[in-house]
Amino acid sequence: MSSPAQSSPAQSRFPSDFLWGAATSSHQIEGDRSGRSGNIWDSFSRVPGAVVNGDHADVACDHLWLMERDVQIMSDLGLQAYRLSISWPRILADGTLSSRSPLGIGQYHRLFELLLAAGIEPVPTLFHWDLPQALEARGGFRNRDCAWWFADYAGLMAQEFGDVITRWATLNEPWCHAYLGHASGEHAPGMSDPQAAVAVAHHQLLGHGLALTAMRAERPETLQLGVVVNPAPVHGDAAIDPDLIRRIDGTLNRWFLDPVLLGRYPADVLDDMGPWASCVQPGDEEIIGQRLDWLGINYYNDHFFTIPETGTTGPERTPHITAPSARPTLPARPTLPARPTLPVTGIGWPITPEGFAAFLRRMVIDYGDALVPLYITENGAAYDDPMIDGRIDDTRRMEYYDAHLRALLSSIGDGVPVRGYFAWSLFDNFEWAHGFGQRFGIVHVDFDTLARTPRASAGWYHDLIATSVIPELTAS
Ligand code: IFM
Repeated sequence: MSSPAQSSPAQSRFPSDFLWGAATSSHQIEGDRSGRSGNIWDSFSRVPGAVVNGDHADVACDHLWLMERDVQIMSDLGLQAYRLSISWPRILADGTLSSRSPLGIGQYHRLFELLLAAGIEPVPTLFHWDLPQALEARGGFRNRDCAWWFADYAGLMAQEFGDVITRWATLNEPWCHAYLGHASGEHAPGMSDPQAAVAVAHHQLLGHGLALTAMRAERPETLQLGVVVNPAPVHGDAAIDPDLIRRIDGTLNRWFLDPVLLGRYPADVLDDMGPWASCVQPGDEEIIGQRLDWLGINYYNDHFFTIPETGTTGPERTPHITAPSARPTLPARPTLPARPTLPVTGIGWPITPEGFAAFLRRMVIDYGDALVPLYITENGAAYDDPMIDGRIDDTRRMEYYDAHLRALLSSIGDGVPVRGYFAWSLFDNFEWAHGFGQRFGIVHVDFDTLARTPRASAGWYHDLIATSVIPELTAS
């Protein structure tokens, strides 16, 4: 692969106050299964065929036992911030306030102390899909009450840690938990009920709004509260009715962005959903739309749709992202076509940095003055390059980062208010239904020995953080 065109430092320089970090999530790295109660991914991982290779995250990176070593790795990288998630069932065994776990609360105190001592800002997310199993038994986010259980937990976290942690996210990618978890069934809890997915999408957002209130009640002055979503441009080929693209864009993007930024769901999407939207009750949108301090954007790739040919909807064609339409009358589920003209990462996702920049510009056009400071809370690529003599040359990952960071820089130049970037992921980890086979880390993890080995991309990212200038890639 040849190197991209050389650019001057001025063309590749980020603002000096730009925040640089890396991200992980609790279930994907923590391990220490015996130190917490069960969550829906523990159960889903035991369903035959649900996770590649039957993998589960009982140990994963064993991060909670190796946190000193891991914080040292972050410090060596020069990270300014570390986005992690808190495991709800590690804090509250049955998900509610009556079941506090001093052990779990203490583990996060220790982690935050280590991070702060190393000069790294912890940026926790409260719900990154690992719902307590005890709450799933009560209907999970299908049950409207779950929004209040979530807010109770959020308030407790602000009370417990709000003196040392300022920046928080409520949810991570609520679209995924709603639609992959309850419509396509690829994620826990593995349901195929699009109406339930709509309710879960709404109740998570309601929980987000209630959490903002609960957290601000604990710490009215200091907290900077946000939510993390995963929007993307949506494209259809010639076989697709443009109205279907409008509906997919509505369900994936506008359903989440409009209420948190504008305080209302998009009217056309509510209309598409018909009776399924009855989960939205009077007053809910106002709760969801209260002040937001920042918005996290996770971006990996644009989404491409076609109507599947008969007989080609088997697992091998199941996309990472599907958008089952919420409209009860929609006959066919769209699927992601292979796009032979686009390069793809190791996991098979198209590489579309121009779509990243286009979506960021769209945010300014669509939301104008309602837009809040943005952080890219995840971006990265899965590749599994071999270790040779202790070194992993992951040039393709660096090229992916390089292309997306240049796209990001151009959108900042166009006035998009992006204030920081978190690489996904700091470590190889449990990649949900893909198990441990897909590796996103800038740090390699040997899941037999738990040894950590920074890849070449980690050194490249270190240089970027140290200089605020995207390092030139050399030809390989
Ligand atoms: O690993 C996930 C993460 O948990 C949420 N965003 C996408 C990543 C890659 O699939």
